[in-house]
Order: sequence, then C-alpha cells, then structure tokens
Amino acid sequence: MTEARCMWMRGGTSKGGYFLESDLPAETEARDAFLLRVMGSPDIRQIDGMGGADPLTSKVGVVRPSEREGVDVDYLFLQVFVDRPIVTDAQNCGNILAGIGPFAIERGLVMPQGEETRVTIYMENTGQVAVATVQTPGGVVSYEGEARIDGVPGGAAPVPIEFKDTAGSSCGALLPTGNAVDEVEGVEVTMIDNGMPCVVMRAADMGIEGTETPEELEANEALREKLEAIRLTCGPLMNLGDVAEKSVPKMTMVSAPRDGGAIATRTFIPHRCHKTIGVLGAVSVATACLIEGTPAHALAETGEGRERTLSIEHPTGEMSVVATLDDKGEVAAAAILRTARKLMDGVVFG
Ligand code: NQM
Repeated sequence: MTEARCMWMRGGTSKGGYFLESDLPAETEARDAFLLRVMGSPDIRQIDGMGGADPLTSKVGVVRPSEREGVDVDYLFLQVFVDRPIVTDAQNCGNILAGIGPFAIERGLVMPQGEETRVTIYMENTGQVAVATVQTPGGVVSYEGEARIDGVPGGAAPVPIEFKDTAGSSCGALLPTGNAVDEVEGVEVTMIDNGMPCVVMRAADMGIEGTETPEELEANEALREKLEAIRLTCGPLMNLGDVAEKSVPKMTMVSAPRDGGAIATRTFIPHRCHKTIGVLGAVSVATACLIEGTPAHALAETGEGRERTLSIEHPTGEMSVVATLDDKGEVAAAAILRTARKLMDGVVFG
C-alpha cells in the first residue's frame, strides 16, 4: 500500500497520525512497513516522512467501531521508533488518546450528543477503558477554547479523560514484584503499573538534582547508561520480558516538589527525556506517591481525603492527576485534563 486516509492531530503533548483501521493494511507486517515509511523511520531526522524526529511526534492511533458492550470505539496505539525500524504496540499512550474522541466523531463513528459528547474508548494495548468528553457545540467538534495544558502554547477546548481499573495494565499487577520498593543495581526503585509500566526512583540516588533540563539529562551519558541498566533488569521483573526493543518501562526520577505540586519528575521514555510526562505515566507516578514505603511517597506532598489532586511537576510545568481512593486507600480511578487539535485531514503517502 502506498497511501492511506489519515488525520494528523496533536493529542495532549504528543502529535501523530490518526487512522481508521479499515484504511490501513490488514496484515501487521505490511501495516508497520507502511507506517515506518509514513514517519520517515529509521532516521534520527525523519527527513523523508511526517515524523518530528522525537518519539513524542512519531505516534499513531488506529481506531475502529467497537463491538464491546457500552464502548464506542477501540483504540490501538502504535509507537513508531525514530531511529530504529520498530513499530510497537507494547505501550499505551494517554496523550494520543486525547485526540481519539474528536477523531471518532469527525469520522462518523460516534454521533454528537449535544454541547458535549462522551466517548467511551477501549484501549487495546492494555485492555482497559477510558471515557473522554469532547466539546461538540451545534453537533460539531470544537477545538477552540481556553483550556491550557503545560507543554502546549495557548488555549484549546478541554478534553477531560477518566480512567478506571488501570492497575496492572501491562504487568498484571499494580506492583508486579509485590513490593513497594526493590533494590536494582544498588538503587531503590518502585516498579509500578497503573496504566503505564514505570520505574520510579529518587533523582538524588541517580546523582542528579531533579531540576535539570531534558537536554542536560540527555547529555549525561553516565546517567543514561545507569538508567538503561536498571531498565533492562526491571523489564523481566515487571513481567515485560526482554525490554531491549520496547519503549517500556518508563524511567522516572523524582524529587521534592519545587512549585507547590506533589512531586517533581524527570522521565526517560525510555531513551529520550520527556519534555513533560506521559498521561498514564503521570497516573502511575501519582499512584506511587500514594503508596507508603515508596521512595516517591517519602518525598511527595499528597494531601488528604478520598479525592486527591496530585500536581506532577515536570520540565515544562505540571500535570494534575485527580485520584479517587477506595476504602483501602488505593487508587480506584484517575482523571486528567488534556486538549487536542486537528491539524490536517487527507491522504498520507508511504
Ligand atoms: O503515559 C510518552 C506521551 C507518552 C505516553 C511516552 C503517554 C502516557 O507523553 O499515557 O501519554 O511515555 O512514551 O505521549
């Protein structure tokens, strides 16, 4: 296949191609070969494709009508590696998710329901459900508005997203080793998965302040090597198998909050440092902050009550995670605010 109908969108702090499943090759190998060509991978500049030379702008959402009860659409996330010929479905993406509701309405898979339209989305990568609320004044998707998210200039229409039961999405359990803290390569870490497999450790234990810029951290070869050594050991312990060719687990280094938030973070995803933090990554880190005995808990300001808003500080601002706790004090549901914008609708060539 050499061309396909496609919409290019910003979803949260990511950007990528949104496709109907029926517009892509049915066979996985052919689909992936096509998507690599579309993005211009493998090439660190992605000069021959649509990709933005960053994992955050080399992403794909594949959507189809759902046959599941109470679900509108199924969403498969694909990460197209920038510098390697890899397309992986081994992770989910809560940022690209922000564009799925608008895309599904635009393509006629979901009918607008009034001023706002709730779209229930089955996330195929992890087998879980999210509900996104899309602004549809006059029955048309609106991208205009005053909602702001850090990492994106200006305002846009709000797309609040709710998650339930995301624990153990890829690892089978919230704490796949059964422990709130393990020692790996001499560093205390929390291996956790509340929607995104993450390894959470103290920035200080990795020899950094936790306030450095992503560029400074990416230039720190010793840090990157240490992070990768920890990651490769954690992969099998998190039931993810050999993660050498996977984009999970994410590696988050935490320190005390600096700007009135709950915790400060710097996250490798896993080889580039995130300019912000992933959505489900933030939910997982917020959850680690709420578990007694974790390195994150000791540093975090977590507030009180059944509903907690944890502001996760990151290199370009913060992301607020609203966590609802159950009777046992465990995170039962989480909500975040995103925005999305339609950038292009047409035909893309592979
Ligand atoms: O954690 C980047 C992003 C993500 C993932 C990554 C994400 C999530 O910011 O839900 O959104 O961690 O690879 O788009």
